[in-house]
Formats: sequence, C-alpha cells, structure tokens
Amino acid sequence: MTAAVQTALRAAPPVATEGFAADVLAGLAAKPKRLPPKYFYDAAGSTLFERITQLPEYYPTRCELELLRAHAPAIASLFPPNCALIEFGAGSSRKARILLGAAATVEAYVPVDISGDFLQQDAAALRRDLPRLSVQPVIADFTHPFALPLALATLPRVGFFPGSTIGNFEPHEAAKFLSHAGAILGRGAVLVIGVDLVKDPLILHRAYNDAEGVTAKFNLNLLARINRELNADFDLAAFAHRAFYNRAQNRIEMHLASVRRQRVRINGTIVSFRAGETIHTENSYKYTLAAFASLAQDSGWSPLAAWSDGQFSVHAIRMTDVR
Ligand code: AVI
Repeated sequence: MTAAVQTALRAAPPVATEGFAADVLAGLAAKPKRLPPKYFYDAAGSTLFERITQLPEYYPTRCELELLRAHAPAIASLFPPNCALIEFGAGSSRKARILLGAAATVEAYVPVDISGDFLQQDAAALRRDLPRLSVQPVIADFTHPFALPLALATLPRVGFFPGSTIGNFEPHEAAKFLSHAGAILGRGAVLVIGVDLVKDPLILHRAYNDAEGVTAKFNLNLLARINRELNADFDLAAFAHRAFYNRAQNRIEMHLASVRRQRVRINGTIVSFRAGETIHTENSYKYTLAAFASLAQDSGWSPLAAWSDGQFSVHAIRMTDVR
C-alpha cells in the first residue's frame, strides 16, 4: 500500500458503531417502536444473512448472480478503460468478480465496507486470484461521506451497489444515497445497481418467511445483539418474527412482536411492551423498472440500460448532474 493510500484511509471518518446504544434507546422510545436495520449485521447476523441468500425461497441473490453472469459483457462494455470499480457495502467480492472477469481493463477494485476484518481477508484472496488488479479496501460506512484512496484520483470511476440494499433505504434516503454516490464517483461515472422488483406478493411473502426459519433467526438476532452488547435482558422466546408485504408502499416490512406484556432492561433503562406490540426492524422496498429509473433521474443520474428476469433487475446509470 502506498503512503498516499494509507493517509487517505486514516483520513476516512470513524466507523459509526458508537451510536448503537443511543439508536436502540431512541428507537424503542419512539411510537411505534423501531430499530435501524443496519444493526442486523454483526458477525452472527452476517452469517445468518449469508444463509438467507442460499435459501430456496430467497430468490434475489440467485437472480442477481444469474443476471450478472448473463450480461457481464454488456455491463462491462459501459466501463471506461482503466477505471476503478468502487463497490458500496462489499460483504464479499463474489458479485464484483463476475464484472472483473468481463472487464479486463479495470485497474483498481475498491470495496467499501464497515467490517474491516472481512474486507481485508477478501482483498487478500482477490489479490492472489487477480494479481494484475490493484485492490484497495476502504473501511467506512458507505452511507456517509468517505475518502477514496488518493492513488485513484486520476482514474475514471464505476460504482457497484448490488444486492438491492437500496431497497432497505426509505425512498428519500435512497435518493440521498444516489446523490452522495454521484458526488463520490463524479460526473460521467457509471453506477451498476441491483434492485429487487415488485412482484406476486406470495413470492415476496415466502422469501421473508422461509420454512427453515432462518429469516426469523436473523430478525431475532437483533435482540440477541442488544443483549450481548448493551447489557440487556430480552427474552428471545417472548418475541416473534413477523414479515408481510405492504402493497400500498411496495415494501416488505419486518417486525418483532412481543408475545406478551413485558418489560426489558437495556443498559439500566426499562422499556415496556404491550402484548402484540411490535418493533419495526426493516423495510425492503420493491421497485418497478420505471419507478427505479425515475428515482435515479430525480437524483441526477441518467438511465443507460437495465437487465431483468422479471423478478430482479440490474441497472446501469450515468451521473449527469453532480449535487
Ligand atoms: C440486504 N437486504 C437487501 C435484504 C433484503 O432482502 O431486504 C435483507 C433481508 N432481510 C430479510 N431477508 C433479507
């Protein structure tokens, strides 16, 4: 790693984990109670999410991988030569590897993720497998401004945001993220983004209520994490996973429902629950192709192309109006 890159990494803002206690107490004091979905992904939650992606009912990962494999040459043809590929929230480089395989002239790959250990392990494997590629991980919360390695200053940039993580943002947050990504990538940059589609509510319902109960464990792990990290005494057996499709809002909602009246202590603060009261833990918005194109346009991006199998979509958009 060059000195310039080290300096850029040190200058990156601190990883936003210190707000966990404050966010949990504020969310549980709100009416209705809620918790931010970004806290699902501790080590246990990330392992559970990995299992979700392999479930027969959870179609998005399989569909996106197939779309990327089928259309990698067309996607890669939109990349400028000698560009840097910047992946927002890169848990593993599995999907980026498909693009990197089709775009031989990508000069640098910059996975940006909050989880440093995972990022470094994955970067080492990628360097072994693709020795021509400069792999420069950045440890940062990609929803906030972060510094890119200075060594990339002169390279054209392509962004990559797979997985329909954009669906976990409220529409106004999704617009804000797209503007923020545009400011980081710069005018003329291409962003390749995975977006889950509006579809038969039964398919959606099954994807978030799998027979094996892995999604339920993933949801409940949020309470287990609060117990582990915030000295709390949630009884996990006294909360139930609820996921349903909200047709009016085009979103799957995930909640944890208190099965009885109860009180929970968190860092010394008592939180009371009525029987049946829920904590809203996640929204997963689904878009039509046109609705996503219009969200992108409202955030300064021009649609270039979209690939879809009817279930999931991958869009390529170009930054035309940096804000
Ligand atoms: C990460 N994100 C796109 C997943 C989704 O489908 O909204 C998170 C998830 N929640 C339950 N299952 C998967």
